[in-house]
Amino acid sequence: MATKHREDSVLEARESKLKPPPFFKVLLLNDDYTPMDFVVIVLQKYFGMNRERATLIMLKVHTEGVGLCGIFPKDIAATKVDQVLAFARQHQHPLQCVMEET
Ligand code: TYC
Repeated sequence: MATKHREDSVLEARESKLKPPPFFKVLLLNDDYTPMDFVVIVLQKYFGMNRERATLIMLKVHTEGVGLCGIFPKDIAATKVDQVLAFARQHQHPLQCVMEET
């Protein structure tokens, strides 16, 4: 891309050396004790899912061991993980939630 500058000089846009900001997957892990209904509530409350989608993701985690809740910039992913873990602890469930760079 070239930008016309004053009369006859032309500025060439240089290739950016900045890396795009990292994105992180937020994942829920299965366990044998957290009630299914509680996991559905977590997915609705912290990941904005409707009940149907939350139920599908919960069942995926239950059968496959892990499931994707969403992909976010690093600070938002970290906040979601903290919120889910705090909520699970408050209710004395061992639910685990982790983040992983995409
Ligand atoms: N496996 C749990 C049960 O049978 C349900 C469950 C689903 C737990 C998803 C955690 O991330 C999870 N009650």
